Amino acid sequence: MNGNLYASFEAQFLAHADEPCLRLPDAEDWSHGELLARVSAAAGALAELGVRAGDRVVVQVAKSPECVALYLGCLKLGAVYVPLNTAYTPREVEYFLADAEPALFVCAEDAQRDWGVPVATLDAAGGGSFADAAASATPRDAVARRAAGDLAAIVYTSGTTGRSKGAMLSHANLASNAATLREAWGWRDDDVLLHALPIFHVHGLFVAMHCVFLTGTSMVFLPGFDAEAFAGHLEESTVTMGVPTFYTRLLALPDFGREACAGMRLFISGSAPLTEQTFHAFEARTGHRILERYGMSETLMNTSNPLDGERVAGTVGFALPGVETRICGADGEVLATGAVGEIEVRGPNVFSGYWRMPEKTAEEFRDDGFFRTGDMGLMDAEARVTIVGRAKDVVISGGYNVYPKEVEDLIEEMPEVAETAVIGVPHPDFGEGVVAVVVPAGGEVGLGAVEDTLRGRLARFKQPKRVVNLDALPRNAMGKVQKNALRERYAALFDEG
Ligand code: MCA
Repeated sequence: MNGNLYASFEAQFLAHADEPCLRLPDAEDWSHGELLARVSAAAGALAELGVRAGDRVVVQVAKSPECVALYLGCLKLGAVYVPLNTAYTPREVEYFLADAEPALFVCAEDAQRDWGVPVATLDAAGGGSFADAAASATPRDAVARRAAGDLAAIVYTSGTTGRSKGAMLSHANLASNAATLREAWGWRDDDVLLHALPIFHVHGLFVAMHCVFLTGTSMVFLPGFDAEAFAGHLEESTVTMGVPTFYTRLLALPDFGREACAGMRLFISGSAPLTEQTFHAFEARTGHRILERYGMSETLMNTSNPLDGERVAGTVGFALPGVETRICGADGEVLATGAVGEIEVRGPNVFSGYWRMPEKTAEEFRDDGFFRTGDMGLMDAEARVTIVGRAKDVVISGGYNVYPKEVEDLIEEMPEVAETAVIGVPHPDFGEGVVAVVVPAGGEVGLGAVEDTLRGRLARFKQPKRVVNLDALPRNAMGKVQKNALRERYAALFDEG
C-alpha cells in the first residue's frame, strides 16, 4: 500500500470531483476536480523545476488556493513541505534555508533576491513564476510511493535556546491525526468548514484542511481573519477552527450572537489557552460551548474536549484515541492523579524528531518513547487534562509562539541596554502580549529604540509591544531572573489602554 497521505486525499477529490472544495468569496469556487487538476499541475511544475521525492521545498507565500495546490503538489511528488510564517524577516528566512537546504524556495515576488537556492514566486493572487510553471507543466498523474514513516513536512518551531528546530512530520503522523480528528469531531458529509487561519502552521495547514480533504467536504476559504467578514460567512458554514483571539474579536462585535451562528454545529479553539471568561461569554451570546483542544507542532493534536459530553472551560479534554498522555515529575516519574507535572505524550501523532538535531531530539524523548511537551498540567480522576503553565519560557501571542531568548539576545546587543528580560503578560486581544523589561546602561530606553533595533531582524509579532525600564532585574539566590515576579508586577500593563 502507498503510505503517501495524499493518496487518500486524491481518492476523495476523485469521488467528489464535481462538488465544491474551496469556496472562494471573491472568485469562482474550486471543485475537488479543479483542485486535483491544480495539484497535478503543481507536482508537474515542481518536478520540472528539479524537485525530487525526499527534497525539501520551503514556502513563504500569502494564503491562496494556489498555495494549497502547491502544498498538495509537494505531497503528491513525495517532496517535503516546509512552510514559513509570512511575518518572518529575510534574516530569519536565511536561517531556515541554510538549515533545510531546499531544492526550491517559493516566495512572494517582492521577496526575490539571491537566496543561494533555486527560487520560484507565487503571489497572493496566484500569479508568479511558479504559477507560470504550473500552467505550462505536464501534469503529474502518479502519486509518488512513500513509506508511512517517510517525511511529509518539516515545521519549524522556535526554541528556548533561540535556535529554531524543524519538527519532522511523517505521512503516518499526519494521516493518523487527520483520521482521528475526523472521528473525534464527528465530521459530516455536509460539513462546511470556515477557514480563516494562516496555512503556514499546523493548525490551519493540517488540522483544519486535512479534515476537509479526508472527507471530500468543503471549506469557505478566507485569506485571513477579519471578525466582521468571518461572522458574515458563518451562516454558510457548519464548523470552524480558530485561536482564542478569533473568539474575543467576535465577541467585540456588537451584533454578533445566536442569529449569526444558527447553522453552526461546532466551534473549535486551539493554539493558545482559551480563558474561562471567553468560553462562558461565547456560550452566553451564542449558545455554543467552544470545544478546546490541545496540540503542538511536534505532536499534532493530543487531547480534545468531547464532541458529545461535557466541555469544561479551562481544560483541554481527554487524550485522543490512540494517543497516550501522562503527567511526570522532574525525574520522569509518573505522578498521581491531580498532581501538577510535565505533560508527556506518545502515539502515532508524535513526530520522529528534530531535523538534523539528534541530540536535541534525544533530550526531549523518554526511553519508552514518550515526548516531553514542556507544558505543565494535571489529569483528574477521569483523565481529563488541564494545562496550568509552561515549563519552557515561551509567550503565546495570538496563537504564535514567541521565545524570549531570541528577542532578549537582540535587545542586549543595544549599547544603551545593560540587560533585559522579555516576558508575556495578559493582553486583551492577543491573550499574551510581549513586554521587554529593560535595565538601561544609561538613560531611559524607549519602545521606539527597541523597534529600530529589531526592525527587519525579527518578525513583528515577536517584537515587544511595551518596554518598561527597571534599575535591576529581580533575581533568586542562584542569580536566575525571576520572570514570575515580573509577570506579576506587570500583569495589568495592557489593561491601562
Ligand atoms: C498580528 N500581529 C500580532 C499578531 N498577529 N502581534 C502579536 N501576536 C500576533 N499573533 C500584529 C502585526 O505584527 C501588526 O503589527 C498588527 O498586529 C496587525 O497585523 P495583522 O496581520 O493585520 O493582524 P491580524 O490579521 O489581526 O492577526 C491577528 C490574528 C493572527 C488573526 C490573531 O495573529 C492569526 O491568524 N493568528 C493565528 C496563529 C496560528 O494560526 N497559530 C497556530 C500555530 P504592526 O501593525 O505593529 O506591525 S499551530 C499551533 O500553535 C499548535 C500546533 C496548535 O495546537 O494549533
